Amino acid sequence: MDTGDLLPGHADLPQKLPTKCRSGFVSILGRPNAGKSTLLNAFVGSKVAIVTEKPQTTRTALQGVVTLDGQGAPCKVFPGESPEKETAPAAQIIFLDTPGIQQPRTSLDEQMMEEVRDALGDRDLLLFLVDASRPFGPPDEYALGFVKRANVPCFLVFNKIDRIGKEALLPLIEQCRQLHVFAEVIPISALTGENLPLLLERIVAHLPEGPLYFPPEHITDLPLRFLAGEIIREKVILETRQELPYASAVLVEKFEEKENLTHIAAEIFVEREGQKGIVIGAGGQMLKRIGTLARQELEGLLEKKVFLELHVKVRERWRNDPEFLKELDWRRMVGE
Ligand SMILES: Nc1nc2c(ncn2[C@@H]2O[C@H](COP(=O)(O)OP(=O)(O)OP(=O)(O)O)[C@@H](O)[C@H]2O)c(=O)[nH]1
Ligand SMILES: [Mg+2]
Repeated sequence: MDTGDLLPGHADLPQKLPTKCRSGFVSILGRPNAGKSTLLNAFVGSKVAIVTEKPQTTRTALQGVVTLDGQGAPCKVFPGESPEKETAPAAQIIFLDTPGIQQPRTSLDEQMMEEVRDALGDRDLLLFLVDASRPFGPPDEYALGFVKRANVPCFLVFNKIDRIGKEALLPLIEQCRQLHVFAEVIPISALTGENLPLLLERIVAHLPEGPLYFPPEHITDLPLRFLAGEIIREKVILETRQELPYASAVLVEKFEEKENLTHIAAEIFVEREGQKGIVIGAGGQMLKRIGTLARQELEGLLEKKVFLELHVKVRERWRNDPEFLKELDWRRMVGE
């Protein structure tokens, strides 16, 4: 995956830009489990954010950039090999996936809601995602409160319509329209891709004319080291039950790219001894499974063999430990 430089590095770009390019910053918001990360990945066409069926999977705001040509297709500007196929960028959308909005109970939750609040400033558009297969209730209204306070144009996006009959949508739309003035209401399925081209087209129509902020091949600013930790965390969440998905954190201690191999060493943190036993499993079977699944995916991402070392550690009440939460922050990895 390319984690590209900012635009000024690209001397070629300005001459190739069409006169009218639209660009802007769009945050994806909603309750936990609404499908925000699935939508981000679908737009970007690559796995930037981990996805699980458990709520509270995403813990930090995650950037995903989409650059489109005049036909709304992913843009190719610098592929080099067949210049006749190169297309000029017509739009660039810098999406931000965010943690699911809910009442905070721990310092980690509070930090996650801070990430959401940060994702509301200086935005061109918000997407408020609602799981259309569930009743719209007080937790959704709580989440909507963040959007209302932001004072930024917002699309109401009903996700998971593959799970419901079309007639079930109308009362939902009516209910939500009474709570806030939305710029557009669009039903989609982030999983099957239904209506995603329409949503993308409407997003672009709402963006101002502007420059490319990133080269067209840029997908995210997240370091590979962080993505590696997230992939490991995803496997921990998918393979464990009850409180463990919420009580687990992953810290990548070593990320060494060698010629034919990447050596990754990571620590899986849990809050209690008993949880450590569960992650390791009888005879180490669970940890082995987590390691195998993570390694296979990492080898696909890095296009290289991976040597993955995993250790499990107990750090009591880490979700309420501001120092440890700082250690987990990927921005520290790039020296911000
Ligand atoms: N049927 C169906 N399932 C979906 C759709 N979009 C997402 N899902 C599923 O919903 C679950 C949650 O998806 P995520 O993308 O992780 O949701 P999220 O909003 O990012 O969740 P948090 O990060 O926890 O806030 C996963 O099991 C997805 O596969 C959809 O359009 N249809
Ligand atoms: Mg998510």
